[in-house]
Amino acid sequence: MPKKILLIGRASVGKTSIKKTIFEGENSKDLIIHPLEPTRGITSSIYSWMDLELVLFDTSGQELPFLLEDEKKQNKAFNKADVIIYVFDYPTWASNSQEIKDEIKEIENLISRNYIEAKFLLFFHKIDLINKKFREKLKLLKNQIQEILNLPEIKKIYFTSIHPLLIYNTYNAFSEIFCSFLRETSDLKHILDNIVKDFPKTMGFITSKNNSIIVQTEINDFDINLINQLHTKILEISQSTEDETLISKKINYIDSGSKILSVIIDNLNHFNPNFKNLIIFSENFSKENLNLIIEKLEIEFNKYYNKK
Ligand SMILES: Nc1nc2c(ncn2[C@@H]2O[C@H](COP(=O)(O)OP(=O)(O)OP(=O)(O)O)[C@@H](O)[C@H]2O)c(=O)[nH]1
Ligand SMILES: [Mg+2]
Repeated sequence: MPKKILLIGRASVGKTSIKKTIFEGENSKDLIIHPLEPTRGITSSIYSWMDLELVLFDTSGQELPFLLEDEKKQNKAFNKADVIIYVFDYPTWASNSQEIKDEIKEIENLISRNYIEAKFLLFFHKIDLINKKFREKLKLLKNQIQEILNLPEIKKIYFTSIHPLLIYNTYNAFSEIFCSFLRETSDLKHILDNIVKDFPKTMGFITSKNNSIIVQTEINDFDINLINQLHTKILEISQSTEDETLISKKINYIDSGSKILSVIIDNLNHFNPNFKNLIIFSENFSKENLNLIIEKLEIEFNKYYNKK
């Protein structure tokens, strides 16, 4: 059964642009320069993500009030949805947070009355438009949004953008969402989280053969402001060939702009051809620690794949 994903939100917040860049590989720069026509009605398209089949419903922002009122339309969009993503953008939030808050509440109520099976998530989109200094303090922004929204249950908020330097956030949001549906990636995330959590200020990533992040460990005590820079580094690492970049299983040091980080990479495609690299970043420079993580992970991955 394909997983049903629903994108809802006001007009022009960026729903169709997200769909086109992430699932259809359209050039995001072009989409920012040449905007799309507003969506009418509800359109559904089928995509695949790793081994997962998805049907993505993109809705019209202008028609959102009717969608929330008209039972037939509502059913078409919401019924049997596995994931409902409400997209709101930075400019609207900055000028109109109360309306957004009311809208989210209304949708939240609707879901908890009729579509309780669905996961309800929020995308705070167009983060490229946030002043860079403020963007580096996303944690503060997240707390502020959650405080204002004051939802009965804290909802997961992802910060997204189709800007080329920040699009990794959007890929990553979907990876995290779909990871829970894919047995294998969710098992690998579990293994990775379990091992990395014992090492302070360290994060692990697994990339796919298409160079997107498919697993990211919990952030814990890692400097959250570095995440965007890490995503850019990961893109560089996974797009380059081994001899021009980091040598597998050797500790390398990279300048993330504000900090020097140590990094170690390993190849994972012998386990599954859909995977590419395992990448571990650390704010510490302990060689032993990084080697130990790689050793421990190899043991666990071997165990996992031998059992399968
Ligand atoms: N700066 C910036 N602009 C974006 C981003 N994503 C989309 N946009 C712009 O936002 C505008 C609206 O994008 P759409 O994808 O058509 O928005 P939509 O939510 O599908 O709108 P409707 O179909 O009317 O509901 C376009 O001008 C896009 O170029 C982003 O990450 N950053
Ligand atoms: Mg649209």
